[in-house]
Amino acid sequence: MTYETITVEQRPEPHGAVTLITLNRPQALNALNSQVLEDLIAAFAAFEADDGQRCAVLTGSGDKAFAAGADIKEMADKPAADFYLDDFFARWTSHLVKATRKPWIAAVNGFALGGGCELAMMADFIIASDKAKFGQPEIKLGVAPGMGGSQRLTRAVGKAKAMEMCLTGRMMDAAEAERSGLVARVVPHESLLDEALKTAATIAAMPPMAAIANKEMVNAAFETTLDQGLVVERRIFQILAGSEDKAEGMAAFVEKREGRWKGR
Ligand code: CO8
Repeated sequence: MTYETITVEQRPEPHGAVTLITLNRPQALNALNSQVLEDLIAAFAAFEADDGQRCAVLTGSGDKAFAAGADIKEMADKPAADFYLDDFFARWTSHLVKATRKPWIAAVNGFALGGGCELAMMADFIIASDKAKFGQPEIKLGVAPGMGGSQRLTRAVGKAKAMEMCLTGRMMDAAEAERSGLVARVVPHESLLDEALKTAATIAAMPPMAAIANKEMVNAAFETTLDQGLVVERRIFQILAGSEDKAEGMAAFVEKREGRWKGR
């Protein structure tokens, strides 16, 4: 499959079972237009459907930006009724978050602003270059986050910082983003992709059903009460306890060898 605005690469060994998706509009700092959305939906659906692919990495091309936001030029003249009637921005979450059960990582290589920050926060976690900058500057355009920024940023960094960032549009650098819990890890700019792919390969080598299950459990913490989340955790644990990979994982431990996963 060929794409207009992204590139997709399935990584060979030793990065086995990892799909690398790269936003590829460097001339517009990888701004997210409607074609990017269509391309990402197709790429994530292909990743999800391919049993040979177990973890994905999303990054931006060029040295400057992961994505500098939704494409302002494309949206500037769009009538409000179209935003409402199309439930504009809803498909980002429904396809990249809800329909993608396999884990994926955002490797943020520069500016992640507005929709770019929101896209990074849709990932299961973010690994950031030491040059990364995060922000929700929509207020400066007379609007506000529309792809989850007010909700996911607040859950990640808490009300004080999220409110300050949304109200002032100020950017957070990588060190502050790590301190605040927005990113899992900051790495030197030059080694970002290597580190992200290495981490993805580690995840891809895990028992695949357990990887999906771990992701589902952690995500439940954001959507339920503690009691309900604990029930979700126990039920998923109980399902895993009957899996072939659980029997294999425990046998491999006892026999001091690597597990050979069936994904069931
Ligand atoms: N959309 C479209 N094009 C963009 C965007 C964007 N979000 N960001 C950058 N570009 C383009 C620039 O227009 C420029 O193109 P050209 O060369 O043709 O003029 C090119 O990318 C390079 O950008 P700059 O020359 O500005 O690069 P600088 O290094 O000087 O600055 C910045 C980098 C600071 C990142 C700067 O580009 C910037 O501030 N960008 C906009 C950031 C922003 O506000 N993002 C939030 C967007 S809003 C959003 O995501 C949701 C709401 C959508 C609007 C809805 C309207 C109703």
